[in-house]
Amino acid sequence: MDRNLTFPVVPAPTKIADGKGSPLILDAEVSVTSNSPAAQDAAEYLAQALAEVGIAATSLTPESAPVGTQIHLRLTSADFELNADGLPGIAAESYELSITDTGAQISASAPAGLQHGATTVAQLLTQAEDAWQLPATEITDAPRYAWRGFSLDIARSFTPLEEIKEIIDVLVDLKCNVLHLHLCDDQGWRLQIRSHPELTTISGETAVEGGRAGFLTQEDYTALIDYAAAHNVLIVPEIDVPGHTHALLHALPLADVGRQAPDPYTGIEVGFSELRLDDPTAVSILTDILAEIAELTPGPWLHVGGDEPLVIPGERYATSVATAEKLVREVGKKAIGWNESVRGVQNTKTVIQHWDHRTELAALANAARQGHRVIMSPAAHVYLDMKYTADYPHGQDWAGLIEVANSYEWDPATNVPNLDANQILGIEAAVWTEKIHTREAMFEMLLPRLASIAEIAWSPRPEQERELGEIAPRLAAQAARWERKGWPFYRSPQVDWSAAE
Ligand code: TNX
Repeated sequence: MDRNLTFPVVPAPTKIADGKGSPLILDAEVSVTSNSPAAQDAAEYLAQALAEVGIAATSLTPESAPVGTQIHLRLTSADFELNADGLPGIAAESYELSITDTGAQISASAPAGLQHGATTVAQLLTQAEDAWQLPATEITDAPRYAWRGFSLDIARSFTPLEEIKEIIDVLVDLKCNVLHLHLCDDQGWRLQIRSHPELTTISGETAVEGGRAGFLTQEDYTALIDYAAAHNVLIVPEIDVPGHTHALLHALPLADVGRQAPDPYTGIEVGFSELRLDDPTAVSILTDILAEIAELTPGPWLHVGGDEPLVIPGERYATSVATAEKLVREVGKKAIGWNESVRGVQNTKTVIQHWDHRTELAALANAARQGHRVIMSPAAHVYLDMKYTADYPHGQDWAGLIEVANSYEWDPATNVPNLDANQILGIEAAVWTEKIHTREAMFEMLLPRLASIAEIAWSPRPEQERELGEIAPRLAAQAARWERKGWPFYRSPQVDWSAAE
C-alpha cells in the first residue's frame, strides 16, 4: 500500500516521507506559535484542536515567548490574495508539515495552507500510554482541485445559523473550501431581502411537510460569511430561477402576469413553478434581490439555479437563463447555473454545475469545449440526500442508493463522456432537504460519505481506480474524533469501525 494511505488522514496527503525517529510526545504544555498575525486564525484553530483532546495548548501571538513544546506556523509569503474565483488557489492551499520528537512546523504561503496543515495535525494525534503523540514525519500536501464544495439546501427545510457553522467545521476538517447555500425553492425563502420583506415574513414561515421553517436575517448571513472566511471557506449564494420559485410567487403575487398568490407548497414534487422573466415586474424584483445579495456577499459568485424547468417552454426557458445570467453580471458577479442552463447561457465565464446523469451530457461536454468551466456534482455519487440502503430511514433514492463505496469509487475526470477534464473546476457534494429535517439526519448523511468525496477532490488521482478498501481504515480512524466532536455519523457495514477502537 502507498505510504500516503497509512496515516489516518482524510483526505490522504499527496506525499508522506518515511517517518523515521521517535514521535513527538505532547504530555506537557504546548505553544502554537507563528511568524505573522495573518496566521492567527489557523493557530487558534490548532490550539483548540489540541485542547479538545485535553492537551494543555495555547496559541500565542508572534511577539510572545513560547512555553513547552512548540508547534510553529510559518507563513512564507507576506502577500496573498484570493483569486478571481474567490479562492486561495492551489499553491496557497498547499502546505508542508514536519514533525520530529522535539517539535513540529507547518509552512505555507497563505493562511489557507496553514489551516489545512492544522487539520492534518489534528487527525494525526494518537493516544499512547496516557499521552497524546504525533508521528515523526515530513508531509508535502496540495489539493487536486481548487473548488471542493458542499451545497446545502436550506430552502425545503431550514438549517439554523449555528448548525450551518457546525457544517462549516466539518468542511474545514475535510479540507473543503466552498459552502453553496440553496436559499430558496418552492417550499420556502430563507434570506431576508430588505427591498421585499414579504419573501421572509411570508415564505420564511413555510417549509416542506415535516421540515423546519425559518430564515437567515442579513446579520445572520454576514455572520456566516465572516465565520466561513475565518476558516478559508467561500460562501456561494443561490437564487434558483426561473423554476423552483413557488415560495417567491406565494410571497409576492405577480398580478400583472395573471397570478394570484398561490397557497404555500409543502410537497416534494419538483419542476412545476415558473417566475416569468419575460415580465418586467418579475425582472425588476429579481434585480432587487440579486443586487442586495451581491452587496452582502464578498465572494464573486451568484448561483442562479436553472434546474428542472419541466413546465417552461424551451425558448422561454433559454431566454430566462440568459436574463438571469445578464442580471448577475450587472450586479458585478459571475454566474453559476445547473446543467440545464447550457440551453441558455451566453457568456463562457458562466460556470456549469453538472448534476444529472440522465440528460444534457453531450451539451455539457460541448459547453466545456466552448470554454465554460464545470463543477462536478454527479447525483449518483455525491447527492448525499440519497439513502445508504433501501431501508435507511432518511432521504430519497431517485439517483440510486449511495453506500460509502459509491461515494468513493468514481472519478470526476471520467464521469461525463467527452468532457475535457481541464475544464473541471472541482467537485461539490449536496444535501437536499425534502426528507432531511434534523441535525442528526444531516450529519449522518454527510459522514462518512463527505470524507470520501473530499478525498477525490483533494488527493491526487491514483493510477488504479479507487477502491473502498483504501479509505475504509482511515474513515474508521475518524470515528473517535467525530464522536468527540459530537458529529453523528452512519456506521456503514462497509467500514470495519472496530479496527480503530
Ligand atoms: C434534484 S439537483 C434537484 C433538487 C432536488 C433534488 C433531490 C437539482 C439541480 N435539482 O431540486 O431537491 O434533486 O435529490
